[in-house]
Amino acid sequence: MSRSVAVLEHTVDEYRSEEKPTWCPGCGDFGVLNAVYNALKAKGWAPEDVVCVSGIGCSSRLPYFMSTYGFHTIHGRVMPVATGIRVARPDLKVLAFGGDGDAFAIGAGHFVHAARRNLDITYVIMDNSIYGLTKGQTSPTSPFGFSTKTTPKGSVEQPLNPLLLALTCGATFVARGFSGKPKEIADLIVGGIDHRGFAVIDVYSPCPTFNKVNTFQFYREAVRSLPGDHDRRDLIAAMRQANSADPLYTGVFFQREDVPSFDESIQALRAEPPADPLALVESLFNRFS
Ligand SMILES: Cc1ncc(C[n+]2csc(CCOP(=O)(O)OP(=O)(O)O)c2C)c(N)n1
Ligand code: SF4
Ligand SMILES: [Mg+2]
Repeated sequence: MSRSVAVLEHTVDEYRSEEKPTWCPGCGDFGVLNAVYNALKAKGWAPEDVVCVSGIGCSSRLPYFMSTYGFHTIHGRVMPVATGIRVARPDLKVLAFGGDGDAFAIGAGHFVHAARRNLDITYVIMDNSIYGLTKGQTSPTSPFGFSTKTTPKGSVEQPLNPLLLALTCGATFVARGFSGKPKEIADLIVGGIDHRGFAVIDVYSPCPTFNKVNTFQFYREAVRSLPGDHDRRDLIAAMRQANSADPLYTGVFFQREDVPSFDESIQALRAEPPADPLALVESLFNRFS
């Protein structure tokens, strides 16, 4: 049974837990956390109506710092758990969080299928192009030539583009933010929440401890808002802008509203009356007699 979610005035502090963030000073994830508080305040939801689900990684600690329900799952498995919660409890709002490793390495298969199913959740990826928690290994979004402990002579792999992946797998809301612009991230999260379907928000969230390439300074120079005349209904235009390396755009690249969400389709199936067993036997009897 679904119940309506209360819309009341809440302060940012009501979404904060008693746990103080354990991230390194200057970590990009602080900006994302503040954006999440502000997005929930803008929505006016009570903390008990929200579930924050995450994988494993520095970024995946985010639910600890929220007063909402939280589920710190296992590495790369944020999508299966979020799917279960969304389908079992359609009255709850589900937000998913994790890092680039969690989403696009070990969790890549789950990401693909959550996107094509159009699960109605908002997934915020804190993309620092490195494995932060395990102290600095190359990730799927690390640049070519990137030198780390696992690639001391430089990475020989091309980076994956999260937005192009999301667009081609069928995500119906695809956006990019930058931790240096937390107000924009909050707006993107509100947009993702308001969207009925799978909303992917990839956020450049620098790791100053282990990634000395993709720094705040690097993104401040590289990032620009999408042009004002960008048409978010145009998939090809979205792909073209997502593929731009100079500048790196932020904003909503793509949105389509005409695809039923996974959970909506499941609820519709549940609402259908069960088949009449006698009529079924009779039709089988008639068919084979
Ligand atoms: C099954 C499994 N494999 C590997 C690990 C080790 N591990 C923990 S976090 C992580 C990568 C974290 O990188 P990312 O998802 O980008 O998050 P960040 O720490 O950068 O925020 C890895 C490989 C694990 N916990 N579980
Ligand atoms: S290691 Fe990097 S990602 Fe992890 S908390 Fe420190 S700065 Fe943030
Ligand atoms: Mg990472």
